[in-house]
Amino acid sequence: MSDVVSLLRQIEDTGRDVRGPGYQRPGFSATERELRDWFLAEAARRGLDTEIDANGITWAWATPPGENAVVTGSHLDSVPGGGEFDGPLGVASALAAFDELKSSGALERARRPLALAVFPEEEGSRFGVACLGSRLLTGAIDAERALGLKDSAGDTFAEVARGYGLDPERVGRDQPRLAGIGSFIELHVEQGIGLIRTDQAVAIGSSIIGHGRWHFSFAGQGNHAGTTPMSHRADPVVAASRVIGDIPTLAAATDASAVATVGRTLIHPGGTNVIASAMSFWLDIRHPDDAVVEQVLDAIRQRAGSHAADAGVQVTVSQESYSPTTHFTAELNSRLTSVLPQAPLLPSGAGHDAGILAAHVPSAMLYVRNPTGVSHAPEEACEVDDQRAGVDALVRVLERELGLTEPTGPEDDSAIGSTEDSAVGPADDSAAGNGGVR
Ligand code: HGY
Ligand code: MN
Ligand code: MN
Repeated sequence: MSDVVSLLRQIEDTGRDVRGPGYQRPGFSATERELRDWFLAEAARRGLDTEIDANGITWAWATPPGENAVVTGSHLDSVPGGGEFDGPLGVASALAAFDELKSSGALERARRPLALAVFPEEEGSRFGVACLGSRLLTGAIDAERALGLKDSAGDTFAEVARGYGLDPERVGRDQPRLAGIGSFIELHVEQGIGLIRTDQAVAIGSSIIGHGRWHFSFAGQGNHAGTTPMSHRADPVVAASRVIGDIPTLAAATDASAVATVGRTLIHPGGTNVIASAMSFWLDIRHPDDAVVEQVLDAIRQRAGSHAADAGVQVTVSQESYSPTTHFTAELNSRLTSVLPQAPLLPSGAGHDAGILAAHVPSAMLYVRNPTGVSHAPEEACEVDDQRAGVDALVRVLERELGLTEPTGPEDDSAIGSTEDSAVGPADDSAAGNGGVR
């Protein structure tokens, strides 16, 4: 069987961004379907029993499906211009870990079922809501709201899901499937520089900081660029650009460790000789303290109101998604630490499906060293030796979860398979606010 490096090489040319370096693998797109089909083919080659559930999540059962399953996996979609490893490393590592468990004969002795999983639209790059697949599975997003989400072409998720082979009537919380998961472990390339400073290739996730996304929409008056005096304009681009320029100062003034980003804008109609009638930007704010996220948002919202008033335009703000800070549960993490005693515990500034699932099933993360520390960009990296070290770590964690290795320390063994140790407050987007600043 192929190891993690050769598995990743099989998809390295799938979904390359035609506009430049990196990848363009939107959720529920032909590219993501191609990647999913690659995973299905690899699973079939291994004799895994595969299924695509009502929410578009792909499951590959390494043992007969059953209760209290150990699940590992990640996602295959990317951000625009994304790197090679964000998502695929976790999926390829899950396949490689299966190969090792199978060839060592360990799987024959497993005391719990094992499944691999691939979650669609984790980046939320197409429909704006991060981790759409796992949010649907857990009910963290209202199914009706999800079905009405639109991509940049104006297609609704309902229409796209139907084209992807899903039945829009069936998307939504899948309680039986959730109840069957005893623990979920996601391996992911590190998106930061925590491990670079250590001599370790693998870390265990301690938490995922709170993060949300908001849509700021400015409406003005379109007009002719040449015939409209500067004093007679209601230009949304002027207002929006001033707000964007103020964001770093507003974030820093609220809390030095808050991060606030605008990586996506849209000007309508977008002519060089046209004063725009509308401009949008999307804001991503993150901080370990959810109250600080709220304070940064308020500061930016107020500034948007005053710049909009100065420019004579209207601004409305709507929340697209929010995930409160998630702490991975101590019991499951103590089991990971028992088999990976050298692995440091690291917080994550990046969101993951494991962070959404953690509110419903015991979930954990393994991070694999990224020598550049860069992610969501082509410079994202992961050395071959570290990729393999990640698989070794995942194998040890899966052996422990499957009851194949004895507890070596005081960690609580009774939790194996219980769901008592599921985590903190749910990620909740059903209350997506629509605070308007008019
Ligand atoms: O945006 C994130 O944090 C993740 O990479 N989806
Ligand atoms: Mn990811
Ligand atoms: Mn990502």
